[in-house]
Amino acid sequence: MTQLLTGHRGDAAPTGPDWGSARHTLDRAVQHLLGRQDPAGWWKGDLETNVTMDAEDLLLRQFLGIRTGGDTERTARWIRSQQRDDGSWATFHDGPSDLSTNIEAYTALRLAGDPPDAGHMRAAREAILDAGGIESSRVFTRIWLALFGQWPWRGLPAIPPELVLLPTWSPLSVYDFGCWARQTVVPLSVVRALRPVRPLGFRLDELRTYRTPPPPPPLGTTAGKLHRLDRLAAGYDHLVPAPLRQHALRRAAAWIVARQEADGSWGGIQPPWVYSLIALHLLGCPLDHPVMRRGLAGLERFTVHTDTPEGPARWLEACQSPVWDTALAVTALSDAGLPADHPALGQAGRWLLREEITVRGDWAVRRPGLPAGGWAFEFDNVNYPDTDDTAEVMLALRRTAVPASAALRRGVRWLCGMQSRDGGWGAFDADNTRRILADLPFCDFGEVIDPPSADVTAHIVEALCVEGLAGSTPVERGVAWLLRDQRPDGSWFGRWGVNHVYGIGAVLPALRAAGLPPTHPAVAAAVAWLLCHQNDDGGFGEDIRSYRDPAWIGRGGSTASQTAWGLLALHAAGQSDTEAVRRAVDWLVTTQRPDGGWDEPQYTGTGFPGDFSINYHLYRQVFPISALGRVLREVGELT
Ligand code: R04
Repeated sequence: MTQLLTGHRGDAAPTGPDWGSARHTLDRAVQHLLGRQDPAGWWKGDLETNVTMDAEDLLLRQFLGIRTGGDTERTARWIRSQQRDDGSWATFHDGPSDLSTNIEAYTALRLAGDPPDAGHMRAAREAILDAGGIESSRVFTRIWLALFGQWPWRGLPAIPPELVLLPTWSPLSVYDFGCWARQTVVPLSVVRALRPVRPLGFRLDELRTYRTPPPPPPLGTTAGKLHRLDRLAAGYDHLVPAPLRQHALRRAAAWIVARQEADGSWGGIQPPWVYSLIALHLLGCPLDHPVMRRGLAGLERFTVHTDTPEGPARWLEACQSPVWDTALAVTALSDAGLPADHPALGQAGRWLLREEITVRGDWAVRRPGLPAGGWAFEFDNVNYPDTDDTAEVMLALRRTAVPASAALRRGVRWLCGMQSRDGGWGAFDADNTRRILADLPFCDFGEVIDPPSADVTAHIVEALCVEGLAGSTPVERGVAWLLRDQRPDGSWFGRWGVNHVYGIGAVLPALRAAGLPPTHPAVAAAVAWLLCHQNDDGGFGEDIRSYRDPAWIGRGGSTASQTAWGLLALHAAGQSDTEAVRRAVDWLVTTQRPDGGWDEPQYTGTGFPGDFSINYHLYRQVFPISALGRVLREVGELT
């Protein structure tokens, strides 16, 4: 391997042995991935987030009165296993202490009976008080505490349930929220209106600082005006005529029930799921009601059982990614040279075809004339297909021998219909761009809208080009959007992956598919950015802190998925036969494990930039395979 690093410099063709070890690495990686396919045809890596999922799972069970000793102890073991030496929890590997996560984890451990004066609890409490205590935590955390009488309901922002009655064209319509926030806001508006309090069995006064809260934002700002509006809404809560409130609550209940998925989830993601269960229960659904039963049973399938040194433990996936993982795996194996009629690709292709969505969902509110089509992220999510999965599945289906032309035609039609006014694409909705929502006092965590992003737009441009639409108006407008969105430093922001390395890794393949030459100034600028952010060890890495602190942009320890994204971009820019590519390939070769996989404790997936990060456990496998496959083919080492 030292030969790879030292044996060859410059732009001439490399010698055989260099690429030989890369081929060997690729072969082992392919075998590893093939061994992880489910007999039904799909792939699914664990989707790892943070312990708020697990803490809230215990709080949900406590609220509903269904918490068992076994679940409690297993969840507590998991939460304890994730605590760091300083007593805190983070929301990603090696991340900073997160106040709200600390409070929720501490509360869950107290539910499990951990005494407040135990060493690990004292340490957690210190971390919490140092960061400002409950008073400084996010709205969601204080809602959980209010459910158990540990925070006053009047100390939380208003969310009138009458929102669900507003027409779709009015400002603050629930359809102005991104679908994940919409599905969270509707049930929470019910909970907020009913202000339930259930017993917890202890008090959390030790987490209070009793400091006066920071002053509201100045009236001159939008956020300041919305803060005043929020206080007015608190008064409105007492004035609203009872029949109107009753009508709103009934409409909210029907809205929620209509959106439960076949697997019992809401949107396939944890927050809407647990808040919908709580809201429906408050509105009179008993635990044995089919909706509640399906909802609670579904959570079991999102539960991962594992062993810790202290004994068996359980943790929850915030969401599941089988469609996404399967599409990426198919493309990767095809990049690695597997023939289109390989049985693994056939199995996967047929499974993907069965996952096509044939009914209209919330997206149809903004695109009333558009027929159904496309794919979602999860096993059983028909209400929220997304454009990103649709593009990746279409790219994958083209790599298989499975006849798919009708589904692909519907996919093209749906993607073209979902293009936003400005020429880009959001993930779940078109024209979901009302930025004022982020200034609502309620919205202090995560993204609440779904505007077009570069990574999603790039995937769709690439898919449409493969479907023969290069040069069409939707593609031309998409390419123009991408070129406008390029940052002055040559990179693109990564909305759903960390971060600019993900952005460039998505955009350069799209620009190549659209026919832009490697000499195009946008491509050259992106290549220059990559070359100057390549690590000394040859890999690429970008820390999650880059979302909040520009000093981290393009900087971080090398990871397999990010090194692969850098390689996919350099390959697309015609740089395969360069020293930079050989060094990055060498990083993948030397860091591969004997079993053909890679370690990747770092989170390289993004739920909400800066607020919610995801470790997709299959990213470390599929992206290196694609990258090695494409580069080796380009230099003539793969036939
Ligand atoms: C990788 C990109 C593919 N594509 C589809 C995205 C799918 C995953 O989207 C989400 C995942 C999420 N998790 N948790 C939340 C969430 C939202 C997503 C979440 C939702 C609400 C709150 C907190 C977290 F959109 Br409140 C795992 C783009």
